[in-house]
Amino acid sequence: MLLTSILYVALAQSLSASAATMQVTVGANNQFTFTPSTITAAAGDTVNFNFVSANHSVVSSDPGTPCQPQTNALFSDYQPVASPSAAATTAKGKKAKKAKNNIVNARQGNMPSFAVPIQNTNPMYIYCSQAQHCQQGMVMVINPPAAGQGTTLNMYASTAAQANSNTGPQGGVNGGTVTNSQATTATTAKGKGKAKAAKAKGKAAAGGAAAGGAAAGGAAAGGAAAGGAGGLAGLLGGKGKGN
Ligand SMILES: *[C@@H]1O[C@H](CO)[C@@H](O)[C@H](O)[C@H]1NC(C)=O
Ligand SMILES: [Cu+2]
Repeated sequence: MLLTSILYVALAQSLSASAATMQVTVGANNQFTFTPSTITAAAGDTVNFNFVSANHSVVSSDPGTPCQPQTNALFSDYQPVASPSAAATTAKGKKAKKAKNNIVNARQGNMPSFAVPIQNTNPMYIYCSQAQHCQQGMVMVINPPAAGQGTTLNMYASTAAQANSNTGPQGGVNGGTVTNSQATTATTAKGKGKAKAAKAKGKAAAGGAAAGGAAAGGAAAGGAAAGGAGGLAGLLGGKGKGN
């Protein structure tokens, strides 16, 4: 019993001591690259893909078909990184505040990241599914085989360069966890926009003095709304009480 728990603790410690987290930079220096382009990882390790520019993705393919997702492919979804110029020219009001927060977050290092738990030491062939990035060399291999033992990074990259098309998976994130996504922030801004519209409609429907409370109801519901669905609830609330 005692021996069992000692062994258990020893095993747990050796596991946690050996598990490593590797960092891969996605789009360093505004280039279409993964840095480094090969990585050796053990089962239990985590590979963090850190997005630092543009709007890239991480997708896994079979070795012989780069630029096409494999079945149940790893997918980070597209991770846009806020650029000060774009945010400054397009954003207004609350959106501008959000955009500025994004820039601050980016400067503080809170960039989008995709953490992928490594299950085994089989080679994983990775590409970016944005535009022609895959063909342009935005590929990497986790646990590449030795020369003569399988598809190396160079072989994968030269097949990729010949690919007719570059396709991402359908559906969202798969096989890992995204943090600090800046794409989600844009969705929230849209939702708040809808909530604002709902508030205005609630007021319009209200009309007379007796309906003043109705407008307040719509506004309260709209204000509480965090997303698009909440905005709709605000719209319904405003209309219902106004009638
Ligand atoms: C990022 O790229 C995807 C795929 O091309 C696109 O749907 C999305 O709108 C882009 N996001 C931004 C913020 O440019
Ligand atoms: Cu890319």
